[in-house]
Amino acid sequence: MSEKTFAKATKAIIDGDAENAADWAKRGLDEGIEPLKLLEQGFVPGINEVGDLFSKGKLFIPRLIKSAAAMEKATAIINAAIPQEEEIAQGRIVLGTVQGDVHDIGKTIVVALFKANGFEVLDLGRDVPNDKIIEEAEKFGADVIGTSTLLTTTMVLQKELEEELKSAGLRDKYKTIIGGAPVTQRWADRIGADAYAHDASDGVRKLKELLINR
Ligand code: B12
Repeated sequence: MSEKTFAKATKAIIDGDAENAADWAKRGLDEGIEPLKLLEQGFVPGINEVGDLFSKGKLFIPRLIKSAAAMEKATAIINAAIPQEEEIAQGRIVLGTVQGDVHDIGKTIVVALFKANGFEVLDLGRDVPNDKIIEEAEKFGADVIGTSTLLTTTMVLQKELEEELKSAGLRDKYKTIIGGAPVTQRWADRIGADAYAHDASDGVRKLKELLINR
């Protein structure tokens, strides 16, 4: 049953059909599929396939945009259905996609899962300059700063954030966590970020560890 739903969800994203994607998101939830599983096994393989076709020159920007819109629609429906933890806040995190990068589908999933796990989250959106991230972290009283990037050209902004925190004398005040498709543990080690997560669930695990070791 769910295999068919996953296949339909994947196809809706590849086709760039937002209406169908929304429909299969709702149907999947109605079938009782766990929200994150529905995203990861149904919709994410679709957008990954689109990315592959795009990099091979078999699919072009207008289709990429349509598929992204379909993905955004399905993600919004599914994120809203993630069960919320009763527990009171375990910590505060400020999160954003770095400047020059407008990819935010994955970051939005991470935000939804962090909130669902009882963290207080300030989502700064996408294309956010580092000075704004730091300013908002200060105002929000954040414990952790999280950044996302999907472009290899903007990964350097994560490194610059570490440097900017240091030069402002704020590096010890915050833990940092980084993510995004091209980001790795190796990159985190190299730039001195406190944690790296490969997906949203891993992000929750790493965030809990960071807060325990504060
Ligand atoms: C959708 C998409 C778009 C959409 C984005 C819409 C949106 N609102 O996000 C649009 C159409 C706007 C777009 C534009 C572009 N894109 Co694009 N895009 C993609 C695509 C196909 C999917 C990204 C995605 O949503 N993945 C699904 C989510 C769920 O996965 P994720 O983002 O990796 O997030 C997960 C984890 O990484 C992690 N995570 C992510 N962030 C964080 C943060 C923290 C703190 C933590 C803990 C975890 C975490 O958790 C998430 C959930 O599990 C990728 C290909 C790919 N497979 O990555 C290309 C891709 C990223 N794009 C690419 C390119 C080139 C572009 C453009 C430059 C194209 C152009 N010529 O205009 C522009 C860039 C515009 C800009 N300045 O940012 C390239 C990048 C190549 C590179 N080496 O840098 C890719 C890899 C495609 C390719 N194969 O060539 N794109």
